[in-house]
Amino acid sequence: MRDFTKYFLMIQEDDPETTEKIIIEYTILKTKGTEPGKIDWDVDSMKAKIPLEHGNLNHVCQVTDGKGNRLYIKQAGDTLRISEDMTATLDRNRQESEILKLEEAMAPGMVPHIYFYDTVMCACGMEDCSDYEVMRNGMLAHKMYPKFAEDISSFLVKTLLLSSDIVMDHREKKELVRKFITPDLDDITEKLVLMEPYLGAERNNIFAPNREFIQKELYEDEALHLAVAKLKFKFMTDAQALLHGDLHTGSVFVKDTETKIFDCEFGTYAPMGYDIGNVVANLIFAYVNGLSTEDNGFCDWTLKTIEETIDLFVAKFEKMYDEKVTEPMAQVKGFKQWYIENILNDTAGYAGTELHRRTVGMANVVDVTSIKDEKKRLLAERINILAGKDFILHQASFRKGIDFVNAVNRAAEEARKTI
Ligand code: SR1
Ligand code: MG
Repeated sequence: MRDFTKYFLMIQEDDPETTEKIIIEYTILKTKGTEPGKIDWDVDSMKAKIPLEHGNLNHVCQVTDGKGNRLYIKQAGDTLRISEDMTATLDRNRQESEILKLEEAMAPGMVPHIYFYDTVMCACGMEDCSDYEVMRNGMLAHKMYPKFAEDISSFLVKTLLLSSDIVMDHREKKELVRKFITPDLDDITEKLVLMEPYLGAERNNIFAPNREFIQKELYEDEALHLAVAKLKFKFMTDAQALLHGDLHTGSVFVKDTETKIFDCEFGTYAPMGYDIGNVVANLIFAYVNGLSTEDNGFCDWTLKTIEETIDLFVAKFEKMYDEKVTEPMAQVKGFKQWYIENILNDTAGYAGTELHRRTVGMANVVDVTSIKDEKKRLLAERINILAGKDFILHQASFRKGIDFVNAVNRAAEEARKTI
């Protein structure tokens, strides 16, 4: 029996055989049993495999047995998978596990279930959702998900509104803010998303043929820099709601009938619009990918989904606001409208920063980088850049879903003229 009372990296991607032995032993120790919450593993047929796909930060391993039991073990390593030079607190695994449990309570069935988390090994046991598809992968094949707008708008309204001061007792909410202060992970967002795409950081990943355009449109636009500076300071200081913190389409599992949101390791208290804006931007990445093969049906679906996501979000938010609001001052006439308009301003602003950072920052998206034809990739990148600028510079113009769609269409028209 190995010693699991002192931290070591159990999931070693360059040594799958050793990893398998360690992870099976660990899984049995942590989860085997017949009581509720435990798993009655058939030990002899257990397997532990490192999946092909990983996120940028942590290590995962899928455990199965011949009886159909399944589980994912996720572990934080000292360095981040994306770069040996980057580190973040090992405690991120506990934070993620606790946020997932809170989200499960607020939006039942919409996140993977956490079986256990372990603050020694900085690992958790999580529901295996490998029978779902990662939405970004599906959309790369131009698959459409008719229920997505309905599901994601419900997830956003429930997790954001129910964790905010509008609904929660203020003392309890402040306790959560204290608990989920995550300086290391916030620091990544503050630099990678809300600074480096504008200041021309060395580690930016730029598509060389687009260098001059990026220089002019992002690095040298002072009005843009001021607007992004305000968004950065808002992100750092406005503890409005408990966010997922990295709600891109690679953090979404989909089936025809169900949606589950995972990978909330960047979860933090910050403006609601950050999560909503991320969803909008990542649908635009799918749209520009669709354009590259002139798949009009898919492109129409992505734009319709953006429109519906925003409009359903506002409608459901208003309804739940009326049902759940506890704060007397939040019932003052005009406050609800002001509050929602602020969320929409932020949604536009942070949709813009996500569009920019995934196009020119350190962590690009495959929706764009997989476009082989140079001109088509340039067009895709320029749509992202121009739509992002429109969102950031005219935040107060985005009140309905169609306003977001119109901005994408305007950007596409402008971008075509530059190529
Ligand atoms: C250093 S991690 C790079 C990016 O990957 C994650 O998914 C987050 O989006 C982060 O910004
Ligand atoms: Mg992630």
